[in-house]
Amino acid sequence: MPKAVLSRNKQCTCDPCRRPLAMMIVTGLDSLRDAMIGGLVNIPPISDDECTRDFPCKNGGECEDTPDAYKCDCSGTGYIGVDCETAEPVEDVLTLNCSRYEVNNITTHWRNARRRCVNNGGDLAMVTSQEIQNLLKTYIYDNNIQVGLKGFWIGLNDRSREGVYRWPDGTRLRSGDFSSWARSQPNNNRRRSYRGQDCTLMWRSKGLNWADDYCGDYYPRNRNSLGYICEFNAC
Ligand SMILES: [Ca+2]
Ligand SMILES: [Ca+2]
Repeated sequence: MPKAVLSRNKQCTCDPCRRPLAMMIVTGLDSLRDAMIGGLVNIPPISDDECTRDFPCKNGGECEDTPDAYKCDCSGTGYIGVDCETAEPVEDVLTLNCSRYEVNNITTHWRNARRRCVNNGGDLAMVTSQEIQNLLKTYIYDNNIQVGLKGFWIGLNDRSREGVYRWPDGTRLRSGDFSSWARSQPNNNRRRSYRGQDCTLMWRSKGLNWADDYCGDYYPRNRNSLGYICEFNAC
C-alpha cells in the first residue's frame, strides 16, 4: 500500500565550513593575550567549544562541535538554516496513490470552489476511503488550516436529485461505500432555503466528519466560512 506523503523540506542547510564571527574574535583575543602579557597574568582559558560557549543552535537544534567551528543538526525541529533559525516552509500539497490533494482556506460557495479546482486541472476532492479522510484530517490539523473556518467543501453532492449523492465524476455514493457523515447528517435542512442542503463539507466542529450544507450559490449569501479541497491526478 503506497504511503501518504506529506511533503516537507527536512533538509538542514548547515554549512560545516562556516566559522562564526564570535570564533574569529576569540582567536584574535587569544593572540592579543599571548602577545601582551606573556602569561604573567593568569587569565582563564577561553573555551574553544562554540556549542557550550555560544549556544548557537536555535529552536532545539543539536549542536556538534567540529575542529574548525560547529554544526547544527536541525532535523525534526521544524526549522532550517545554519543555526536552525528559519521556520521550515510548509507545502500545501499532499499526495496519496495517484491523487494529489490541495487544501484551500480561501472561502467561497461550492460551485465556485469546484470551478476553481476544474480551472486548475482537477475537481473537488473525492473522499472515497478512510485512508483519504485520515490523510486530509491529519494534514489540516497538523497545519492548523481549519482555524477560523466552518470546514471545507468536498465534491460529494445531491444537487441533481435529492438524496442521491454523487461524486464529481458521477459515481454514486451507495450504501456500503465509505462515508464519514457526522451524527444526524445528511439532513437536508430547509431552514434557510427551500432547496435544502445539497453540498458536502468536512465540518470542523464535528472532527472534520461530513455534513450536507447550503451550497451557497442559490442561497442569497453564503454566510459560512468554507474553504475547499481540490484533487488532481498525480500519475
Ligand atoms: Ca440535499
Ligand atoms: Ca445538514
